[in-house]
Amino acid sequence: MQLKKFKVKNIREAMEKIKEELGDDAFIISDRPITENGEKLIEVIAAVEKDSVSSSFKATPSALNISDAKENDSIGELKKLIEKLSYKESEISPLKKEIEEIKRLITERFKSQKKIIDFEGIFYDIYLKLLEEGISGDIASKLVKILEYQTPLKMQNKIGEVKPYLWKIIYSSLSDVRLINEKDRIIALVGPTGVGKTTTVAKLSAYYHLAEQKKVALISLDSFRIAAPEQLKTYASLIGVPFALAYNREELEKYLEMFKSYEHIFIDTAGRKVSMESVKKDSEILKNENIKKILVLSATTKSEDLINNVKLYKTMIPDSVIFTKMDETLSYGNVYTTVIKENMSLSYFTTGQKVPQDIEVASPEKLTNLLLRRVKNGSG
Ligand SMILES: Nc1nc2c(ncn2[C@@H]2O[C@H](COP(=O)(O)OP(=O)(O)OP(=O)(O)O)[C@@H](O)[C@H]2O)c(=O)[nH]1
Ligand SMILES: [Mg+2]
Repeated sequence: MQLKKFKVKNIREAMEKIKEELGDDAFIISDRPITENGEKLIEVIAAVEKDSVSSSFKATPSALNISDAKENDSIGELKKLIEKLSYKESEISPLKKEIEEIKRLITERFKSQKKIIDFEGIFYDIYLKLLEEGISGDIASKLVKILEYQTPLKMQNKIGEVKPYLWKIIYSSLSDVRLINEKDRIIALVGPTGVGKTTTVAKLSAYYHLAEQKKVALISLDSFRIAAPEQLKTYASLIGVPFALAYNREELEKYLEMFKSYEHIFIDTAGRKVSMESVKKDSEILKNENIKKILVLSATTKSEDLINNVKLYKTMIPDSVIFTKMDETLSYGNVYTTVIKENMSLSYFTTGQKVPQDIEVASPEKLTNLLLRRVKNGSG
């Protein structure tokens, strides 16, 4: 690009000078008023593409050659690109399949969504609220169908009037809470890594030892990671109960024998990535019919993963589920969906990191209230 500055009296003069010196293709980039020797002028900066000044070169044979070479280069690049793209095409076919699969899923989802149009008025609003809470579509649909059937016609105008019927339906769908009782001497907490097993063992031990005045002992099976047993050992000394670390099944049996006069022995299991293999390992170590297993899951995990975890841990026949981190989520539909689909009994909810206080009985009332927080007049 070629630039040139002009000092002129007015724009017309500027246009004439620019045309004369830079040609028809020139254009003004900027103009500003200036004073020079007491005279008011305009400083204009004009520009023109260099090519347009030297456009005649293109007609010369040598210039043609250069241009041809460039074009050839470009064509070569293009060819390479086309090759690359056609190579990619073969890679794209699995992608295409995936896109087809996504399309199919969307269509299916759309079809199943069409079904929800079966619900009208407040039943439709309630259905949406249940979905919003994280309850799976099939369960929400069943609940609303039962609700439609059970709500007397004259009560079907206001959410406030329908809600008690829904409350009862959800409440009665939850089975009884299975708390640790006197007969449960040996209790092992099993579950995916990081859900809060160790913290919950500490909370339960503290409750039974300090509040219920029971003789409690703790065993950790978490010899997998170096610092892991220290966590429970520290809790044990704070609570004032004995602690042992077992490296294998034989050692576990040895400590169970050692603590045989204790009313409750809590076993903390290793934090390992959930897999068939890790569950199998835990099952083998805990292969003792006197050990009651409680599955620990986090309320912050999505339904699909919770259900997968339950399926894996079902091989250990857990007696109930503890849901941890209830304080870290704003929707509980995943908890409900898991419990209903996998037909599990609840035992405790944990509601924070503080030991021992952040634990409570997982009452069906509590869960029902949590699930129906959003269902209120004017919420649709
Ligand atoms: N907010 C909240 N945090 C919790 C709760 N329970 C446990 N935690 C936290 O979750 C983290 C993991 O807890 P741990 O008790 O170590 O979990 P774990 O299942 O023993 O973990 P691994 O042994 O590694 O499998 C810690 O930071 C706890 O303080 C709870 O109910 N609410
Ligand atoms: Mg742990």
